[in-house]
Amino acid sequence: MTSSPSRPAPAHGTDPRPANWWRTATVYQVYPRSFADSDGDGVGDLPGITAHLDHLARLGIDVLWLSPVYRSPMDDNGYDISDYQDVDPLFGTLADLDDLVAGCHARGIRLVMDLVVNHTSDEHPWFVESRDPASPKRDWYWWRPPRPGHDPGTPGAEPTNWESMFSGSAWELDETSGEYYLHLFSRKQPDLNWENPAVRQAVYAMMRWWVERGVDGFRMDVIDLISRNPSLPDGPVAPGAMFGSAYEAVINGPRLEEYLAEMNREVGLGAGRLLTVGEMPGSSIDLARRVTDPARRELDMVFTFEHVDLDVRPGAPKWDVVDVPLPRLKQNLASWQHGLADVGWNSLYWNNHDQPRVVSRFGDDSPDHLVASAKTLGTVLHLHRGTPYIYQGEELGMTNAGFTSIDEYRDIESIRYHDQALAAGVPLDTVLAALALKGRDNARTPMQWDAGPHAGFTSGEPWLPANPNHVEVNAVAGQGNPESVLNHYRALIALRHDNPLVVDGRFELLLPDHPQLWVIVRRDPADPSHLLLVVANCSSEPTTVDAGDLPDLAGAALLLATHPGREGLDLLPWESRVLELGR
Ligand code: TEU
Repeated sequence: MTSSPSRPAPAHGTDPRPANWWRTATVYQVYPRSFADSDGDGVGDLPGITAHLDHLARLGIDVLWLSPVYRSPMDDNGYDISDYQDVDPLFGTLADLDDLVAGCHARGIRLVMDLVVNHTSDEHPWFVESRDPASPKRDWYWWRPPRPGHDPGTPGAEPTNWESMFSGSAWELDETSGEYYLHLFSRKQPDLNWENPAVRQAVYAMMRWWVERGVDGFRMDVIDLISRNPSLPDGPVAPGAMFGSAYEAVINGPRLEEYLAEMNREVGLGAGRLLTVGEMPGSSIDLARRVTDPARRELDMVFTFEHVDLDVRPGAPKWDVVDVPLPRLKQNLASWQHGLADVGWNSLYWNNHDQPRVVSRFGDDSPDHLVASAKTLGTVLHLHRGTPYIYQGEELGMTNAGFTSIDEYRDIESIRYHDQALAAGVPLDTVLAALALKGRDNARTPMQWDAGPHAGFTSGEPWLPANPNHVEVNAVAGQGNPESVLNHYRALIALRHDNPLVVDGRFELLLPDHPQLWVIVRRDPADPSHLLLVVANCSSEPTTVDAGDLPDLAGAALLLATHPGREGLDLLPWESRVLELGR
């Protein structure tokens, strides 16, 4: 199976691509801080990405999603933006970004920016101006007086009882005005007030500026938070908790779809060339059906959190981890397949810069099973119906970091959880065990390019240490090994380009309750006897498939296998195969 050759992209504005072009595309997410450092300061940068575009072209991906490179104080590694229309010097310059866009387009790769407009940095000029109660920008953010009957700065004076996503109150007192501002994330990430049309129009103008500069779409950060219950009610307080949950009040508010449709119109997002995907922590299938329905012209896709929240005890914070039996995982993905079968479109992902590495989370990252489980997890995901998203290093089989001390962590979410949990009396080993499983730094260790110092990521001291397993797990080793995770991902991407059933085949989940097997059918809508069959052993123990549980395999063609040269119904640990029947 050869991957499709790179296709030079047409000049901006003359793109003849068919509408919904992204249905055959694979997206690759780059977290710039950790991808490739060109100047030896220990932090990844734009020229570093441009210098490694051939890695992406060889992989065969179609879209590069670039996590934020805008000017930022870096309180949340760039998801706190102080200038939406400039590049932070840490990453380079606007000219470097133009070079990256041109380098992508020359290789037939589109570039999608990360749009973070639920909040800005507290150092953004908009917020700085809004600190003056008399400023017209005051209403660009959620400023509120202390709770009635309370003096500013006294316990309980916060306007609501909400907890921030990064621990502590979601309100910060501004001593000068005696009022509080809302920040659902860090106190340096004040929430924009989307109720104000001036805010919306300023965002749309910025988006148009990026489209005119040649970008091909947007990944929209926590976009289902932009509309919330404007009365800002208190939230339920869990037993023993200090704060209430903002969730019901801020997720999927009453004007969300109005804003998304307005954005689509004002920015021209429905023109077909652009790709939009909304990160929706509170998404449901019903909401996704509406938001991704092409007739409603809102978004093309959403990121659901349902499957990546399955290992969280219901109603508990992400750090309260429970096991996820395979049936729960595969049935959740299947529910989204069925839910969006007749309208809308799924995104497909295991990893991103916020999630632990899937091979450590849902696979087996031991030396015996790392490669096979990474390949099989990639196979089952990419053979679902939707657009797959690969996070940097996933194509290598990169694993969680294995940190054992809080001093190794850099992420504000982890550090604030550590501090708050210890203050609440949670034992240190419990906190460190939770961080090791779920901390976001697991996804942010440097990209593992080679077996050399710092994994070839930097000639300096990396901002976060490279995983010691880079000696074995790296791109150079992957390139040279036909059976590597890297070459398996390359084949999966090529299969999507070359076999229409990967894109359009109707999804069926067989053996939904089997504890080890993940068996998928993708059936030709025009010919039910023509189908793809994926048989995967998603366990570290061998197993045997009962022929009676499968379609008739007579004449089946093997398209892709984790363990080539093998056939039959006995499957090794983490062995999977993709077959085509009835061709
Ligand atoms: O993440 C949104 C979000 O819900 C995260 O808080 C996520 O649930 C959590 O990190 C899981 O551990 C987006 C960005 O992807 C994240 O990097 C930012 O920190 C956050 O928004 C604020 O911009």
